Amino acid sequence: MLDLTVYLVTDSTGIDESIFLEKIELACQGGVTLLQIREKEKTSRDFYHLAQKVKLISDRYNIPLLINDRVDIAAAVDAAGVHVGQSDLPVACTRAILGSDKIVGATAKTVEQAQQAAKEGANYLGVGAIYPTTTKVKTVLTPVRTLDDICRSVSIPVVAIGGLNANNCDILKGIPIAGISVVSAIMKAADPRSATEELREKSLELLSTRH
Ligand code: TZP
Ligand code: MG
Repeated sequence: MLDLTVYLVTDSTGIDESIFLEKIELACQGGVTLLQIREKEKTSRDFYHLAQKVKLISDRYNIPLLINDRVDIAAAVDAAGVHVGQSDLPVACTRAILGSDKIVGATAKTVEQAQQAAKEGANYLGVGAIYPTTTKVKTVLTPVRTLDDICRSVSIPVVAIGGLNANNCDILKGIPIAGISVVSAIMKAADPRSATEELREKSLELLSTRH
């Protein structure tokens, strides 16, 4: 079962590898339900080696590991799946390459994109940025109203992403999301384990307000 309650997207920029891996391990201990390794600057070889190391950790906690953008790296490390954006391989191609057993997630900023991704076989959608983000990403803000429209226009689960943390996600109250996705709120936390625990509690509270 795909559990999107607390979905951690990683960013290793400017962090020593051992500290990066330790943060991921602490997040796993804190209750992350899904993990995505996202690397925009690394060579394929370095991305591959890092993904192998992250998978050794996530496997120990039985947390599915997704790879951002890269179907080849997902296949190479036998990851649970891939997350693709609107400039990456289309969902249908990703699905055809990986097969029906893998998870394919897609970014959507409009109802049209959401419905298209769902039609092509996406398992879930990531929608945002809800708030301005300090993570390096090409994105624009997505109004909460659009997030709500997207959730109600598809039958696959939707996660909200972008600038979210335990103190500002009340804005999502009542919206039928399946969870929240964060980078900085965990990766930049002084204590990634307690930050994850707090986010998990907050997310479960939000999910109980869905209507
Ligand atoms: N897609 C939309 S916003 C974002 C991505 C990958 C980055 C989210 O990072 P943060 O640090 O949680 O704002
Ligand atoms: Mg992408």
